[in-house]
Order: sequence, then C-alpha cells, then structure tokens
Amino acid sequence: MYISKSFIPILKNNPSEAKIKSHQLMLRTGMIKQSAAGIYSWLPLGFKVMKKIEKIVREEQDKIGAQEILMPTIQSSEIWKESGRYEDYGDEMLRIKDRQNREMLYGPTNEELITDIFRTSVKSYKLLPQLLYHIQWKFRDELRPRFGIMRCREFYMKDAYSFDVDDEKAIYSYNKFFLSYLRTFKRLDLTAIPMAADTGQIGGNLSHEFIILAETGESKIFTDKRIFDLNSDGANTEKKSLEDLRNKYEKFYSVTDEKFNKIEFEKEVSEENRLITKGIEVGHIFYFGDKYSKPLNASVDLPGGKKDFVKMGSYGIGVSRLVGAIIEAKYNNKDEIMKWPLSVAPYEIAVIPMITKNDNSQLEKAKNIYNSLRDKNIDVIIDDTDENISSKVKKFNLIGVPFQIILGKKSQDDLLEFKEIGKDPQNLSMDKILNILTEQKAKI
Ligand code: 5CA
Repeated sequence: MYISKSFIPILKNNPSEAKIKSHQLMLRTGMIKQSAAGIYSWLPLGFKVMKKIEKIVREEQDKIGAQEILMPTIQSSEIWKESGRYEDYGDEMLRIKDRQNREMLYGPTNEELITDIFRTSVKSYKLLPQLLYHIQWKFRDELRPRFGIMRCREFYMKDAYSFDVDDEKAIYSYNKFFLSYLRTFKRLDLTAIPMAADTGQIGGNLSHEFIILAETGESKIFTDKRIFDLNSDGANTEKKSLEDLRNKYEKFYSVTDEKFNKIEFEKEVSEENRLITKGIEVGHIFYFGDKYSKPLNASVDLPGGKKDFVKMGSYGIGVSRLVGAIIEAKYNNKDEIMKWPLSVAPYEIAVIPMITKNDNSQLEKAKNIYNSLRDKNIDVIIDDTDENISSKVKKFNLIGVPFQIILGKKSQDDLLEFKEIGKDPQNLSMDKILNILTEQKAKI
C-alpha cells in the first residue's frame, strides 16, 4: 500500500471521549469511526487487523473439525418463543417488525437458529458429532456501551455449536474447543486463561471464560498465579490428551467474581500465589446439555431404537473485541509504545524514505524494497509522502507497525536502517531483513 493512496485518517490528538488506550488509539489512528452509540464503522486499518484475527480464529476452528456456515443476522421471533428466551432476553434484544407485522430480531446469539437447522436435517446418532460455526455480526442493546469496540452494541463474533449423542461425547467436544481456544489466543500472542464462570443468558452448568489480564478489563478475577505458566504445547485432540489438558488447568484455582468463594480461594491458594486482578473476556465456552434441544424438540434416534434430545454446547470468541483487547495487552504504558503482534499487525513493515524537493533517490530505492517485500508476501506499506522523516517515523510508531526500514541519513547503500519497535535500530542488508521477517512469520 502506498500511503499517498491509502485511507488512514489519523487524528492530531487523542479524542477526549476515549477513556482507555485501545479506544484512544483506534480512533486516533483511524481504525474505526463511531456511527451511533456502540455502533462502529471499521476503516481499512482496523478492518485489516480484524480480518487477520478472523483468519486465525477460522483456521483453529477448522483444525478441530468444525465446519463453517453462515447464518443471517436477522432472525424470526418464533424459535425464540419455542425456547422461552424471547421474553427472558429482555431489553438487550433488538426487536424489529417487518412490513407484515412479523416479529423479528437482530440476533444476539444463535443457539435457537442452529438448533432449528439441526433438527430439520439430522435424525440419527450416526451423523454425530457435528461441530458447526459461523463468524457473524451480533447485536446486543447493552445498557452502557463503552470503551469503543470492547463493549459495544454491534460486534463481530465467532460462535460455534456442538451436537452430541450423550454427555460424555459432548464433553469431548467441549474439550476440543478448550484446546482450540488456547491455540487461537496463543497465535494472537495473548495469554488467555480459562476461568470457571457464570453461564448467564446462555445457560447450562459448565462454562469457562477465557480472560487476558488488563487493568482496564471489566471482569474481576481470582487466580492462582501458577496458572500463567501453563500452555497447551503437546496436547492433541485425542480424548485422553484433552482431559489431561483440562485437568492441568483446573488444578489451579481460577474464577471470575460470580464464582468467587473466599474460603475456597484462601484454602486452595497459598498467600504468595494469590492474584486478584482484572481482565478482558475474549472468549466463553458453555455446555448446556438439552437446554435448547428439549424445548425445540431436536432429538436423534439412538442405537437401540430409542430417541433422545441431542446434547449441545456453544463456544464464542469476540473477534471485534479482540482488536481492542490486543492493544490493551500489548501497549507499553511506560514507554507509550504500541507494537502489534506480527500475526495481526495492520502492516508487517513500513518502508520510510526521506524525500526532499531536490532528491527523489530514496523514494526510488524504497519502491524497489517495497516490491521485493511484496514478492515475498510480506504485508508492507510505503510512505511516499513528502512529510519530514521524523513525522513519518512517529506516524508508524503511533500505529504500532512492528518493523520499519528507514531510508534516511543512516541507511548507506546496501546497509539499511532497520528497526523493530521498542528495540535499537540496526544497519542490515536486505537479505538479512528478509530472513528476519520470514523467520518471524514462520512462527505465527
Ligand atoms: N452463544 C454464546 C457462545 S457462542 C455467547 O454468546 N457467548 S458470550 O455471550 O459470552 O459472547 C461471546 C464473546 O463475545 C464474549 O466472550 C466476548 O468476547 C464477546 N462479546 C460479548 N458481548 C460483547 C459486546 N457487547 N461487545 C463486544 N464483544 C462482546
């Protein structure tokens, strides 16, 4: 992308309405624009980040055998009346009437719709398990939308649904998502901890919220610090491996405030390992058995000729919320520097030539570098404007583009000034720079 042709409407100052870093930065760097309370347009820079997150989320869903579908945003009230949630959902549901006076709604979640799809096409246990997901806009008329896209009304969510013949198999499906979530967040360079949580509007009696630590988070959490040393390395989708993985995490006390019990916490966690802090919920998984299949009459034939209601779970990731959550996690408050993880950076590298009225030579050199980076599939932006070089560098630091090649006084012939945000610049050959980038990308 040539910056002269791009649409990145950067603001001079931090907008005063934004209270937390991610909201400030997203408005300031032109990633989003508010269109109504809690409703945002996604501009090129923000949309690029969100699409990269979505791609990783999708790949990790596909890896556990989930199949992608796409359900509509607008749903009929009928199925919600069948499940009993049409009334229960209350004012958070945006209710709409069409011209025939039919009651419709903008979907806040999809348990009913997916159960309806399932019940009309699957009649036998032989077709189970089924893991289906979609990535689609949701609407919740939140009482207090705030912090930009972190708690908004229209947001982009990955929601998956599992269908199994019995509890044991359903928990196996649940555990697959447990692993898939740990892998997804790791690729986003986040440490997300699964925590026992309340099931709220969705229901059921087993659920984990995946939470990343952030002072600005809305979830209060109580954990054993040692849980942060765990990871999913070595786990696979075999039943036993998944059970071991969950046991490994569940050994450590880790809950949100709805599940908090002071006596248990103090009994299970020694004083030096106690951590009481705040976090951002980036994902939430639920197991609720036949809560929806029963009222919606979604049953399958069992081997012996009997029928039973299918056992279901649902699994959400806040794809749009993650854009803000990554900023909250990665912004370095001390040095006031943002550095995007390479896996989701709006651009992986910026080429920044010094251009003066009388000298265009660095621009020509920059264009060649730009082309060779693009040939290697590196997501690069070139600043071909005639702004002075220090303002250009400041602009990419503000955005948080992780790598920069600066073609100014310090770059000489074949040795280019190469900088990784937060580190000292180095003079390197183009080959060496390409090596560094391709090596880093291979880790994603
Ligand atoms: N049906 C279930 C799972 S598919 C469900 O809706 N779960 S949820 O309510 O926990 O939402 C899933 C994820 O969406 C949350 O973990 C959170 O990351 C994100 N999310 C929920 N509400 C909002 C909101 N108002 N703004 C931005 N993201 C949100």
